[in-house]
Amino acid sequence: MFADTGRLHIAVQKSGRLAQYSRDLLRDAGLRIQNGKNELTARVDNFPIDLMFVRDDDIPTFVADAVCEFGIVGRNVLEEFGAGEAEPRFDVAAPLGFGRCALKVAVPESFDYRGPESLAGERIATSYPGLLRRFLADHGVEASVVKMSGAVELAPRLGIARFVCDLVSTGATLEANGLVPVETVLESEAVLVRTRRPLSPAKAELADNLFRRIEGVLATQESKYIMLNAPEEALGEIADILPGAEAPTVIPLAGRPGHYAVHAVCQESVFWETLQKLKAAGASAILVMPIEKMML
Ligand code: PRT
Ligand code: ZN
Repeated sequence: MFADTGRLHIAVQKSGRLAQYSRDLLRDAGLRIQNGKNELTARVDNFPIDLMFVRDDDIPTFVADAVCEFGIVGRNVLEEFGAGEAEPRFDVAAPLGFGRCALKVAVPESFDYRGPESLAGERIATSYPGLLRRFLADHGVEASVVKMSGAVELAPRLGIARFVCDLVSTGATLEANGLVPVETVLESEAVLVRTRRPLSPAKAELADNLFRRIEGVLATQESKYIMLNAPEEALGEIADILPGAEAPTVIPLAGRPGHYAVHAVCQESVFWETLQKLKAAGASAILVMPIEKMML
């Protein structure tokens, strides 16, 4: 569909729950995205990269066929597509931490659910027939899967199916329809997906460069820079408490013999509890700062 111009293509959702997060992530990775009039694509000013704005359901196909070398899509959409494929034609390069939800089987509140065997012989409405069939097969249950493209939560009320299997984030939609979740078929979040088709050396280098930048953004989202002061005898214990920190920098404090400043990048979340432990170990003047950019 798109001639190989040497430019890299990234498929992102045009509009919907993942659209803004996807653009923000690429911007944070340093891509200057032109806001042109073209609704289908946008050029990136500072790299030979084009974004393609599409329905999320089309993203797995685009990446599998290498029309786009990368895509950002929910794991649910990707795995549903993959459920119908003999061989995977893409790799999940990184989970992205947004668009979190779970594909769940839900039953009417009044139903006495006793485990997957309660689904045997029943009708279950879903937009994810591939994933639901896989779940049923894994549990050795035979049930009929009714495919719906939307408004799945209405199926029981409309008499289309007794049960549903739908995406849930807050659970409010299920609750409003008198349904309760009973099984989790898949935990999902947006992922960066990369084609398995071989790329030209120039494109492969660009793809690796882009991936490293995205990895850097993801790492900074969790990471914090910690600074604290501590007496020499506490340094060992403090180094053990710092979450996900490699060798911290230890600098003598001017005019305070036996006291040091400790600086460290922590690659895991830093909780209040961690700060309390640091203080108990002898640390003082503890500062936790966000990191703007990082290259691993
Ligand atoms: O137009 P296009 O086809 O691109 O978009 P779409 O309408 O198919 O998808 P969209 O934008 O609704 O969702 C895109 C992706 O967001 C999904 O594939 C999921 O990976 C992720 N996501 C995260 C969700 C939800 N949370 C979610 N809550 N997708 C859908 N929902 C729906 C769910 O289907 C149900 O109707 O929200 C309702 C439930 O929400 P709660 O909060 O009441 O539980
Ligand atoms: Zn869709």
